[in-house]
Amino acid sequence: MERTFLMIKPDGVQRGLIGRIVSRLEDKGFKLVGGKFVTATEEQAKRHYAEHEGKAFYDNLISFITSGPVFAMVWEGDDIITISRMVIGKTKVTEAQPGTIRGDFANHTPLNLIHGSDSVESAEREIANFFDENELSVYDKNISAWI
Ligand code: RTP
Ligand code: MG
Repeated sequence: MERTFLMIKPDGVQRGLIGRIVSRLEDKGFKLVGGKFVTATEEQAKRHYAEHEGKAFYDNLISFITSGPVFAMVWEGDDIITISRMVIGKTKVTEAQPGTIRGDFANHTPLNLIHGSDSVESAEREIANFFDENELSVYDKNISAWI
């Protein structure tokens, strides 16, 4: 069982898309084990996007992510890192396919609604950057036997 860190970005919160985005992940059969509103501090945002430091879009990205509340989540499921990034869609809105979250709801590249971890190592680091272990729930989801 794999864990990932998914975060609805400030544009997704402002546009009232939390419910629809969460529904898509629930519909896929994944299990939500933690979720909260948080306005990321600059330090937290910089830790989160450390891999992009120095790139042309970095300063705008940090401003964007800290501009308002995000909905930070931890989800569980087999191969969830790969699959959730498929559900999310490509980074550039010009490449995000219809049927994906970004493909259906986003129309401007930096404002692409949701973040998803890209590796097990990133997921562990990103979860620890936003959550204490006691904020994550361990529970059985009975429906998982059927999907
Ligand atoms: P994320 O980390 O947010 O899940 O997105 P990602 O893996 O699909 O894309 P990544 O390459 O990690 O980029 C992080 C975020 O930076 C913004 N970005 N803007 N203007 C640009 O060319 C550009 N490139 C990236 C996007 O908000 C992207 O999600
Ligand atoms: Mg990324």
